[in-house]
Amino acid sequence: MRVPSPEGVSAGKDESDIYLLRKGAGAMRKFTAGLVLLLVGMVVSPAPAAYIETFDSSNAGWYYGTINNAGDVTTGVAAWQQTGGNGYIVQGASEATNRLYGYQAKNAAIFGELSGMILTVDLQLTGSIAQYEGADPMVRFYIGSLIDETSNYFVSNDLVSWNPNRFTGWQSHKVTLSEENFLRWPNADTGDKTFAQVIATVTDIGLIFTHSSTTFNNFASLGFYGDGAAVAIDNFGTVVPLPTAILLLGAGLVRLALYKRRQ
Ligand SMILES: [Ca+2]
Repeated sequence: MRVPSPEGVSAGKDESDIYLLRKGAGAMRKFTAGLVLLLVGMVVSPAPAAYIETFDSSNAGWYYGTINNAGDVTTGVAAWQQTGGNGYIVQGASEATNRLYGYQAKNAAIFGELSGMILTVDLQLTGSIAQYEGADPMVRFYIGSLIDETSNYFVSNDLVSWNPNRFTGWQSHKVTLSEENFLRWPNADTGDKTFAQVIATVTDIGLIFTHSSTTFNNFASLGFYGDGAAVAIDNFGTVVPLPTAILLLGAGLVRLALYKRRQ
């Protein structure tokens, strides 16, 4: 068997050449059909839907919260700003007695199925902030399930959370939504749902500002403040982990292989 050369195609057409050309054309049609099937398979596969809140035209209804030493939490609509056409939300954190406590999404459901996803946010601290008790301040992702007045909250642990004073300008932060990266919220927790149960029924999601401890045993451990300080966030949402993306592509390739085998 020989591979037809360009000359062979135009001139020396013996039977074997014609067979190879026909076979080649048939293989190309199968390949094209397979490719279409692969693309359809990738679209039809139940891919986890990622969603990023860009705040590009508004605050998207997000809230901020403040907290005092009595544990009173006050929420308000987050202030929206834009710089060079890029929108984000931002709040001042100047008051030591009424500290900035975090940001809360208006609609947790918009982030879709969360299991196995990566949470991401861009955060910019203006100035520097302190934590009321003098411990390291920590920005944490939180997820919560508040159903029938029973609350179950988890927050990202110290290993994957971060001290915003250690970063300058806009910085991207990511945490995989897996149990080893989270700890049960020690204060507000009244239920006994597991992490998996909470992640399947999230009604509340956002960022919470605390100190660096696994136990928030008093209200003074909660919230940030600093003279003239402000915390801005942008691009909060979910990212599909790379292995999942590869698995989805793999599922499409398996379909392609099965399709080819049936030919
Ligand atoms: Ca933005």
